[in-house]
Amino acid sequence: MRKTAMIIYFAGSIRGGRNFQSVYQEIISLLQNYGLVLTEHIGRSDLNAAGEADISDNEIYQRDISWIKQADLIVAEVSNPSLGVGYELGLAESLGKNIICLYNQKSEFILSAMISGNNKFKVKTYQNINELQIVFKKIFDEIS
Ligand code: 6K6
Repeated sequence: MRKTAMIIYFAGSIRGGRNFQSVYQEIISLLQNYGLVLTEHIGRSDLNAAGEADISDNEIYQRDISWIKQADLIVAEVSNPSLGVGYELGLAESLGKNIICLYNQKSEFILSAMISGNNKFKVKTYQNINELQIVFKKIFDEIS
């Protein structure tokens, strides 16, 4: 049994497109039952490509890299292709992090083979948020 809260980095598309923003919000709420989610802002409806105006791109980059290093687990919603999410996944893999990728069956995009073909990533396809509740329960039972 873990003594400290699990630190979770949630990754989801921002400049790649915000089609799944409301799903990100629901996923983040579920994840908050299991630990501290560092990137709660990814689900915000007011975060668009213009984003957080009070912070520069370099500050975002530095902050996100440092959070990935701190995280025990990376959960990436990959239904909407995003350069940033792809970069974060590559970095997290090189740091030996636990990585879960979530792909919504309703996505208009076919998942990149660089994600679906990587055995280091646990890729879970889902149709609705209720399915993810079951997926998370199983995964967190395994890793805690
Ligand atoms: C400020 C100015 C314009 O946009 C912003 C706010 N942007 C971001 N804020 C926080 N995290 C970001 C931001 N842009 C990218 N990221 C990180 O990359 C997040 O952790 C996401 O998982 C990922 C999204 O990448 P893109 O390429 O879809 O933006």
